[in-house]
Amino acid sequence: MNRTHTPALPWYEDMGPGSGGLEPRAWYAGSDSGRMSLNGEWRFRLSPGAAAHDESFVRPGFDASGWKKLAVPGHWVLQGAGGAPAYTNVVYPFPVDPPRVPAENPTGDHVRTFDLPGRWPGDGEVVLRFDGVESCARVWLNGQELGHFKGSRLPHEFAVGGLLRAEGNVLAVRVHQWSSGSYLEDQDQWWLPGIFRDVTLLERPQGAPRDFFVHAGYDHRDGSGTLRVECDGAEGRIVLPELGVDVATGEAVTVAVEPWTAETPRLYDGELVTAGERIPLRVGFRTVVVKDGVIRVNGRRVLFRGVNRHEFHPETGRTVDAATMRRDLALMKQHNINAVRTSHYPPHPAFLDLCDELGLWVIDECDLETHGFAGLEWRNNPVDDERWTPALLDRAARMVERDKNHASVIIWSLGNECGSGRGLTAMAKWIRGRDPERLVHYEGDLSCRDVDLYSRMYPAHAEVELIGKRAEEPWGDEELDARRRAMPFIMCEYGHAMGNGPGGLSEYQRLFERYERCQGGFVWEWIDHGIAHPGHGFAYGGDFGEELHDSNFVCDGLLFPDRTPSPGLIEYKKVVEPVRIEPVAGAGACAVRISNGYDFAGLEHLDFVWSYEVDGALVESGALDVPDLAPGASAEVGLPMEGDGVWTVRAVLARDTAWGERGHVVAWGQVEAGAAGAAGAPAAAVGERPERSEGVITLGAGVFDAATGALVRLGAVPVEGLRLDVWRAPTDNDNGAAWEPDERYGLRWRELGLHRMRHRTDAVEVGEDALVVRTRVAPAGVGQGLRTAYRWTADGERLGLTVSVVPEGEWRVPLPRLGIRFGLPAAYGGARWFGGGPGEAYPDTRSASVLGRWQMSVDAMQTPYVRPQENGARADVRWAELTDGSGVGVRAEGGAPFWFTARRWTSEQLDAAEHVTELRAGETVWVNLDHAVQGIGSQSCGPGVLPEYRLDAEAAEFSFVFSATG
Ligand code: IPT
Repeated sequence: MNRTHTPALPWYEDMGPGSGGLEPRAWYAGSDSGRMSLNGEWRFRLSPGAAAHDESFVRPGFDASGWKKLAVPGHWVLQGAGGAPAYTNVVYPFPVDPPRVPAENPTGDHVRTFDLPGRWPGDGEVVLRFDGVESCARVWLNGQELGHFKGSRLPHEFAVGGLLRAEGNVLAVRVHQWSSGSYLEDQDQWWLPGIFRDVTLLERPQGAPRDFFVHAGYDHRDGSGTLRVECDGAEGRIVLPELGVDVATGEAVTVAVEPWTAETPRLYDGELVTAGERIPLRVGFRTVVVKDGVIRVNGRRVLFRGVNRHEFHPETGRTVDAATMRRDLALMKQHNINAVRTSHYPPHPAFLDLCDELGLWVIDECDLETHGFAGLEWRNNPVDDERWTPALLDRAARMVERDKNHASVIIWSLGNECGSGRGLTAMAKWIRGRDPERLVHYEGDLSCRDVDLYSRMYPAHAEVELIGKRAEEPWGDEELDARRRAMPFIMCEYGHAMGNGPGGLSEYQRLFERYERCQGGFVWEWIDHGIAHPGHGFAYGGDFGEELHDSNFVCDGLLFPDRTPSPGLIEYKKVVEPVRIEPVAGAGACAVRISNGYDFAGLEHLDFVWSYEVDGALVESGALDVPDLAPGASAEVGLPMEGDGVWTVRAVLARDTAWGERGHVVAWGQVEAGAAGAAGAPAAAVGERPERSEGVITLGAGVFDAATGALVRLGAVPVEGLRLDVWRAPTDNDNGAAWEPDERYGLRWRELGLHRMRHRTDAVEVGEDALVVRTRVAPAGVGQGLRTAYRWTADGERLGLTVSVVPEGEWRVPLPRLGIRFGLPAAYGGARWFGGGPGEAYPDTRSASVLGRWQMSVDAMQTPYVRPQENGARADVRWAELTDGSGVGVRAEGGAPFWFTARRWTSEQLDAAEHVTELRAGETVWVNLDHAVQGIGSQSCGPGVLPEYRLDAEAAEFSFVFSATG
């Protein structure tokens, strides 16, 4: 018999989770004196393969002084220590042959030496804890092997007391970039190897508990909290002085408490006191259940205004410092976000402490994704192969045990995008057994057999509506269908925030408000993972020469990589605002309806203020008296003045909080009254006669080229290329994703040639009271075109333009935009307008646009999407001016409110750029004044533009009145 000999697999390729480590337990920082950080400067050597070097480096006395210095925690690929980041979304960046990994397996040997603090080691044990190493590690202390582990974003501990010396300890860690664990960690993110979270030595005194589990429920019927702390390996007492609690571990005590919620994150400080150790506790009382098909916390339905958060920093990757974590959470709270899904792995443990403290609902997700098997029809999927189940259960246990004492964590998630399989069922079963007091989530299995809630990613609005009615399509098994229809519904991902967008958020929000079953969702995602790069500004997939990559799909966050909020975040803040301030329909313009949309909180923490503006100038402002409304209640409140301007009512923080200062705006609404001067259309500019002489036509302040009819000057200001414009640099959402069912208009526009329209002048008609220029605008190669007439009039000071457009041929695609564009000399770089602002807005992303008078430079009007694309439009503009430093320039008033965009490059240049650093200011400020623009949608991963926001090619007429300023 001829048998192929298969050698036993090395540890990093076997399917097991590792060996030699301690059982998982609850995470806490440890006391100051009982903790020693091993973060800092280590020595590092990179090898191209797993076996390139022997293990002599682990022995005390080995001289590593010639090795590179490396900061731990950190990723070696981000420290110039060799190798580079690589980005893939779904595909594995190596041949799929589980559990084997490629021969090219970058291997980082890490060493550091340390002395113990004076009084160490005491009489107890000392453990060595790794909070995160990608993708696996083998560990030696003083030459002695401790064991090895996989599970990159999970803690691993070893007992080391017996091996420690007072001085000269040598800790050696060998990290392989690829391991069998990599098959379980196929999340959509950069592949970033290294010891990327803390390394710590922790004293475990004799008589200290091995583990503890805080159970703190709340009974909303009588306002009582019940506390019980299970303590493993020791006995002791639980002391919560503020509540007068002093009770033995294992025993339950019931007292009157204030409950913990994300809106009112009430924590009680206390201690678990054992013979060996006093462990600080921060207890939040709350109970989460599914009742009558709805997730209820403390008896009430909750609405998730959530985001998916990856751990990311543009310089340090998944090594995220404490200040950045707090900043993330403060930004979330400031933008009305109340929930986080820790996509797609447990975060740094300190992040959850902050969630408890600041108040966020958390879906804690296990470090598990096998998405790359989707392309192989899920053949050999580890989650449906029992040989992998121990590794899956190990991951489930490491997450649950580590994080079980956090009030903020209310849902466990098995992982992301793993298909379905027995391993997931085993995880769910284990989690339920260990912690029946939380809910179980997993999105990837439509049967929902293992979970407590129905969760989906990126469904279209119409489908969400069906789900809201508990009438979604059957899945295939009657019993499971019935069970699922009785479940609450969330979108674990929606609103793909890639590039400009997402559009359609407010329409989702209305569905969440209408259908009790729809309990909100989590926008994908919190931050762009752009890596700081000397040439590109921020790098994305492909910028490091990756063989396989998914380009800028890694930049799909509500924050830019440097954590400045994108317009998407400003929009989301407005869409999910917990207080609604709306004009009262029909009651004149002098009242607003104020609705409390919190689930638990009253309005006592808010002040209400009003201001009244005419044509953008503040006339008066004051405080508004609003009764303290209970959650869900609303009241009509009269405004103190009458008039024809714009009222703005704001709800602001009445006091400083842990995340926002007094005066921070939580919610706002506007009432536009009457035909305010600013809102009315300008009077027609008529009366002057066009005159032809020496190659030019003069009409009032306008000078035109006699042959082409093109405007060349307005008063003193040279004007270039004023003409119809329908093109925009396609957004990521215009381009859409291959797997989405709808038309990918960005691609269709380019096929049709909308980026290379030709303008043919058919007639330049000098009439009695007008100059009329007739043209046809069309791309080469096709029959479709736009008959376009420009009718110019003047009244001396002012120049009127009416553009009429009639499509010819069959237009099967909407237009990107419909309006005019023209160029002004670079000096006219100051913008002022009355309309929506301060930031950009598009038809389906305009909730946050505030009507007012705005002023900023053209440079400041740009939104720096990591991959350049259409941006910067201002909505609902009544007039706009572009001026030089002395106030000389051009003013345009719209016959109707228009969209205003100005930039120092053309749409074609914007379209051609791959990184913002390629955009260079030229000699011209290019201005677009649009009658209409196409919506944004979220088709880069999700539904396209809703029908009401499509710009269909239809006959249209629009007008502007131009004048010189200054
Ligand atoms: C979904 C993933 O869960 C998430 O990690 C991210 O990749 C997101 O899409 C898009 O950015 S999976 C998608 C193919 C539906």
